[in-house]
Amino acid sequence: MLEKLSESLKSSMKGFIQSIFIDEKTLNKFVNEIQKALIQSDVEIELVFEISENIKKRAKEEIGKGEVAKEHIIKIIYEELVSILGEKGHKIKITEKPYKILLIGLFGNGKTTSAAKIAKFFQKRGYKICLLALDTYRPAAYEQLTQLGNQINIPVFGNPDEKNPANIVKQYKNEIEKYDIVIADSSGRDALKEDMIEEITSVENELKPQEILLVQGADIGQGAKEQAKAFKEALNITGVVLTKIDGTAKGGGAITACSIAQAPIKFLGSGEKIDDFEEFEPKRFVSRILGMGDIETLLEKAKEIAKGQETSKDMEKRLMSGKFNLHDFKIQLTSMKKMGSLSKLMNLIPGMGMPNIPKEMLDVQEDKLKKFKIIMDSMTPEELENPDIIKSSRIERIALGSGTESSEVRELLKQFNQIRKVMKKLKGKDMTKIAKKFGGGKMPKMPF
Ligand SMILES: Nc1nc2c(ncn2[C@@H]2O[C@H](COP(=O)(O)OP(=O)(O)O)[C@@H](O)[C@H]2O)c(=O)[nH]1
Ligand SMILES: [Mg+2]
Repeated sequence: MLEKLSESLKSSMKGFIQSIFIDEKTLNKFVNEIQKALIQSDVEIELVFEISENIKKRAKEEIGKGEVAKEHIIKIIYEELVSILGEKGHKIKITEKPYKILLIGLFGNGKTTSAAKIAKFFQKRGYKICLLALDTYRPAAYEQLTQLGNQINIPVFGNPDEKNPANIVKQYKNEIEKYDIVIADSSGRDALKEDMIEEITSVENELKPQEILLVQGADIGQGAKEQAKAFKEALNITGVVLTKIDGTAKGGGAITACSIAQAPIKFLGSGEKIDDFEEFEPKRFVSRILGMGDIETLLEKAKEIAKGQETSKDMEKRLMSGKFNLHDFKIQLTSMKKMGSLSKLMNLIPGMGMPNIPKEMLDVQEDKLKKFKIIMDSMTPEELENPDIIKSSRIERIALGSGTESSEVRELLKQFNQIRKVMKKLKGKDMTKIAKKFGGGKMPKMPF
């Protein structure tokens, strides 16, 4: 759906979420990318600036709030996009009978198709519907609507010999009174012309519809602003049917049209078939464009990584104070495991700098770490707290309990003791100097 816009917004959000620190620079870069995505999708420039200014203003206050800032800023973007599309959505309510809906718009935007789609939408909800064929401009229009009506068992009233659509309304005035909802198709033109406006105004006067819906293909480009303005000036548009959102349409023009016409989107058309249709819900629409499901997963991941960074900070403190037991070791391993593959993690966290370790080795390490964790699960709290008490009989018991070999338990203890030895040596030394030795500017992480 609106693939291009969606893809570029998603990719800039992904980049943003994966950035480690949120400062003014990252934020500006992110907002610029959003701007670019919107402009490239033909959202009108002024509207883009309005949106991005709002985002910037609100997002700036989030800087310095740490990891939660990302979540807040994504939410701000979501809210700003929802807000230009009409906060709550404006569903059609059938308040009186017959409730008359007139569809207008230029050629090929999907008026006739949408007439049938809307008819089926309300038919499913138990209303008695009829269609009114008022496109007297195109010879085959009456035939097209009749065929669609037949498909869904909805009567179509029209007159292929009549040239004046207002007369057709007159002709069926009494007939349509018998229905709950009347949906009127109308004729379009290649471009907005005076004669079409006159024609549609005379239909409006005769029909007195409760709703006038502008049917607009999502593929409309930069011309959207002028067109929407002209329609708005001539007619009291109550809403927009946004069609063709299934294609490769950029979609931005349609967003602009809604904003200019000050008319909310009421329905979405997503294909040529009658069932490719849904009522518009701004929140769901924006969630889909932004891929909020994926975004949430990404945010979760980012949060876990941040948590991992916190844990390792605590751990550093413990290490430096010379206290380090198997319990700490286990916490460390657990937090790593939660964050997914070790090698993936290495790529994400700066300062984890072990760039030259081949992937195969990391994988081996990862398997080993998994086993270590299983072994430690079979240890008593006392053993974790004070590993020195683990001698051969305990080793046998732990191996049996964890389904591992005693040699593996011994290897774990050996590795742990090595780490502890290094840590003891490091105790009280200038950590930044040591870090430099390791080749990075940061504290060395766990040396396995
Ligand atoms: N892909 C796609 N095609 C649509 C949609 N709505 C209408 N169409 C197609 O667009 C063309 C023009 O539709 P039509 O209803 O005749 O437009 P009208 O001239 O405004 O009455 C037809 O080929 C329709 O099948 C939509 O939501 N998605
Ligand atoms: Mg038509």
